[in-house]
Order: sequence, then structure tokens, then C-alpha cells
Amino acid sequence: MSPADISSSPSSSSPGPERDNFKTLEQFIIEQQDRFPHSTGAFSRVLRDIGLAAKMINRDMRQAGLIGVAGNTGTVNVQGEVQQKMDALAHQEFVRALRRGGECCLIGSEEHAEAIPLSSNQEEGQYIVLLDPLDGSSNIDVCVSVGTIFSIYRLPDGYDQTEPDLDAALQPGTEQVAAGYVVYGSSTMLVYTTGDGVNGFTLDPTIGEFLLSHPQLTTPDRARIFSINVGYYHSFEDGLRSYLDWLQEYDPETDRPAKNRYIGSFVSDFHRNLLKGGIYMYPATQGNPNGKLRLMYEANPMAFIAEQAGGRASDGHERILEKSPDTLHQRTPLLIGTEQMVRRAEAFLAEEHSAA
Ligand code: P6P
Repeated sequence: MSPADISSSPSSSSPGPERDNFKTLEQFIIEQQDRFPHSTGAFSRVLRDIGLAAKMINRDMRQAGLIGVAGNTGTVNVQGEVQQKMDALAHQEFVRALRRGGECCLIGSEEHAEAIPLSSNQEEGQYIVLLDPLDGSSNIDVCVSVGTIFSIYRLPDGYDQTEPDLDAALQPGTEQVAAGYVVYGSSTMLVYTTGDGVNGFTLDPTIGEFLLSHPQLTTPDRARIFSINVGYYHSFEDGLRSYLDWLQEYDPETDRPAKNRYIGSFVSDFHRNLLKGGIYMYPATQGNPNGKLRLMYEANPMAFIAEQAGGRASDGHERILEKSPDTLHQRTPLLIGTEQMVRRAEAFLAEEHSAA
């Protein structure tokens, strides 16, 4: 196939008129907003603010080693983890964009011990944004893809948006009005849901716009990828070890042995599994007896997306979105991805529990 043939093939996203035919994130957000006659546009502006911060983080990320933002700050964050310089930068970008936008009254961030009230003196500050500004940031120094995860709630009735109580952020995942992530990979993509399917936008850096490249994303029903740190195998529950053993037996009829793909960057593993099918697992381990992923700004938003794309997310026993939160930074075991893979893992765990 000659280069000319490649660029004219309908499937290629080659430069040229067809590429300029994509819808921008802003156009898409406004179209969605127009479906709700009483919409004030406030929610659309929160999404716009998040997209803006993501573009700024992407800009810095792409030259981290040249502008002195690689490496760590020498401090430990509230999670007890060494904070990377880009962690702090990403956190600041989101706080700045959301504060300037005026639609958000409270931020919960992995990088900050307490929720941050954006004492908005405007009436519009009706939204709460919880986020992991940069997940997997220790990979930046070695040029491995990382991501941002965000979750959006409405301020519950009875709370004063000029002085929101911090516990306004502690709502179950079923109350999310939107959830999404940005994956800073070979392309930079923003993927989000508002409960009406999942849509993916690819950043075109030449025009600084996220373009709708993956409308109405759904995850495959059959899959053979499992993502887990097998280094902790001996500390997993028996049922999970049995599931991992089962995945690696030879049986082409049931797509086994499965393939192990684990990047050490949740957003990247999740995004690949969303598109290709697969399960990501971070269960309880000796080092993290409640799992490592945080419920409010990692598990819940990704669970919303997974379910909207036809997948499933649980802690091995309970649906993630129905877990009742106690604290902003609480952790949870997490099994997320292709529904039949998650359900099979749950069955192995249930069998072990009933046999115990
Ligand atoms: P481990 C990154 O710190 C993270 O939260 C996820 O992005 C990633 O999947 C996981 O931790 C990696 O943890 O214990 O396997 O190194």
C-alpha cells in the first residue's frame, strides 16, 4: 500500500480534511449541555477547567527533563509517598484552573491532606472535584505514561457553597455526576462519562484542542489481559491466587493462558484494558492491607467509567460505587475491567470464603 493509499484509507487518522472534521471537547460539552434546557452551563465550565489544566500539565510533562520538573520534591505527601515535582505542579494547575473557573466550591486531592474549600463568593460554586492530579508519577523520570483521574459531585443540599463542610466530599460513587481521566501516553487522551456512555478525546497539540476520537467507547466482552503486580502473589488471598493460577492454565477454549500486562501506572493499564478488554487488580497485600488505590479519587471515578463502558468494578465482594466512604483518602481493594473477568475473580474469592 503506497503512502497515498494509506492517507486516503477511511480508517487512517491521516492529516488532512478528515482529521479536521473532528468535534472539539468544548463543542461536545456544549452539545451535551443543550440537551438539558435548564442547564446553566456551570457543569460544562467545570469540565472546561479540567481540560485546560490537563493541557497545561501535558505541556510541562512533555519536556519534564528539560524544564527541571522531573524528579521528586524531597518531601513526603499525605499518603506517605515521596512527592514528585510533577505531582505538586499538577495539583497546583487543577486548583488554579478550578478556582479561576468559579464553578467548584471544594477540591479533594491526593496531594493535600484536607479537602480545599475554594471560598467562592459566587452563587455558582456548586460542584465538588476530587482528583488524583498525577497517578503513577514516579514513572515520569523513565518516560512511562501516567495519568490524571477526576470525579465530580454536586454540593449536596443544605451545604453553604461559600464555606462547604469538608464532609460534603464524602459521597458514595453512585452520586458522581461525572468522572474521567487523562492518559499522558503516546497520545494524550481525555476520557469521561456523565452517565450517558463514555467518550474519548485525543489532544491535537498543534491546535491545543481535545478532539472526539473515540465516541461511545465500550469495553470488549471477552478478554485475556490481566494486570496485577505478581510480585505480591504470596501475600494475596487464597481465592485470588487460585484465580491467577486458573488464568495461566492452558485452555484456548477459554482464552487461556491469559496475558499479563502491568505498567505500574493505573490509568495506563485501565485505558488499555478498557479498549482491548482485561482486568486490573490491586487487592489487599501485606504492604497495603486495604489495597493501595484510593476509593474517592481513583476507584470510584474509574468504576463509573468501567460500568458505563459495560464493565464492572468491585473490591472483590462489593460494588465499588456503592461503598460508603469514611475518609477522603481511604483505600480499597480493586478489581476492575471486563465484567466476566471481574465476576470470575469474585467467584474464586467467594468460593475460598465459603470453604474457609
Ligand atoms: P505497585 C501508582 O503509584 C499506583 O497507584 C498505580 O498507578 C499503579 O498501578 C500502582 O500504584 C503500582 O503499585 O505496588 O505495583 O508498585
